[in-house]
Amino acid sequence: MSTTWHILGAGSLGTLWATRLARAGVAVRLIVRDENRLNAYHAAGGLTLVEHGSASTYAVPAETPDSDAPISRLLVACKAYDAEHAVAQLAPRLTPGAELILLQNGLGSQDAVAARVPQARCISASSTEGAFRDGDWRVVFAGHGYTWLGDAGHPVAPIWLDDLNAAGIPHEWSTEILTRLWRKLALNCAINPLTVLHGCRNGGLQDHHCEVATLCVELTELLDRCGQPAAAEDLQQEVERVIQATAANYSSMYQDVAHQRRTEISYLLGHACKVAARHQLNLPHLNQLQQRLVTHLHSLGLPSD
Ligand code: NAD
Ligand code: KPL
Repeated sequence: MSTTWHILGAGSLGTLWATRLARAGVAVRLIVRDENRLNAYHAAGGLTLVEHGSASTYAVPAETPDSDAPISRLLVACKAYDAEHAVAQLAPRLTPGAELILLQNGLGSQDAVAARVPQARCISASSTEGAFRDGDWRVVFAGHGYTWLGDAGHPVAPIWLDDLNAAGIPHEWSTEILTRLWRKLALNCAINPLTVLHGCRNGGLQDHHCEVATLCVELTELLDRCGQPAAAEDLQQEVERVIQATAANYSSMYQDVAHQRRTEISYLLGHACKVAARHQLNLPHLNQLQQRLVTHLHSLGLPSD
C-alpha cells in the first residue's frame, strides 16, 4: 500500500495539494488545529477546490495533531511563522526516516523545522503556484505555476514524485533548491515591501526604478557573500521582468497587509538583514527598508515578526 500524505495546514496551498492528490486517488489525511476545527470541517463535508470557475468537493479524511497514527510523509503547508511549532507538535508521531515537505516561502523556517525533527528528512519547496481562500475549507486555484523541490543535504529524488505526476502537480526535483529559495527571497525583498510602503500594485514600482535598483545592488552583494552567486545573476533584470509581468497584481505581502494578516517579513527581508549582519555586511538601504516596513506594520497594529 502506498504511503499516506499527511497535510498539515488546511489553508490555500494545503488545500490545493490535498484536493489534487485526493482526486488522483492518492491516500491523503488532513491535520487541522483542534477538535473545534475538526467538527467544523466535518460539518462542511470536505475540501473544495475551485478551478476554472467550477467547484469540486473532496471528502479528505481529517484528524487533529493529537491523533496517534504514525506519520511517514508530511506536507507542511502552514505559514513560515507557524511551521516550527506545528511540526514540533507532531514530532512524536513521525516514523524513523519520515519525510517532510516544507512549502514555506522565504528562508529560516526550514532550518528551524529541521532542528526540531533531526530524525526526519526535510525537503524544501519553492512554488510559483497561486491560490487563495474564498471561504472556510475552500480554495481558488488562481495561478498555475511550478514547484521546485529539493534537499540540500541529499540530492537523490524521492520515489513519491510519482504521486505528484499522478496528481498533475507540475514540479521538478532540484539539486540547487537553496539557490532557488534565495533567488525567490531576493525577488520578494526587492518587490513586496515597496508595494506595501508605496501602496501600489507590482507595476507601480516602475515609478520607483532607482529605489528598486539600489535594493538589487545590495541584494546581489548579499547573495554573493552567502555563496549564492547563481541566485545573484542578473537579479535586477529579473526583478524588472517580474514587475512588468505581474504589473496588474498585488504582491502577497501587500495582500496580507490589506487583509490585516500577519506577514512573513521575518523570513524574507528580516532574514536577509539578519544574514547580512551575521556576515558583517553593511547594507544601509535594505536595513532602512526593514525599519520603514516595521514602523508601517506597527502603525497598522500588525506584528512585525
Ligand atoms: P494559509 O494561511 O492559507 O494556510 C496556512 C494554514 O495552516 C491555515 O489554515 C492555518 O490555520 C494552518 N495552521 C497553522 N498552524 C497550524 C497548526 N499548528 N496545526 C494545524 N494547522 C495549522 O497559508 P498559505 O497561503 O497556504 O501559505 C502557506 C505557505 O506557502 C506560506 O509560507 C506562503 O508564503 C507559501 N506560498 C503560498 C502561496 C499561495 O498562493 N497561497 C504560493 C506560494 C507559496
Ligand atoms: O512572489 C511574489 C509575491 O507577491 O510574493 C512576486 C509576484 C514575485 C512578487 O515578489
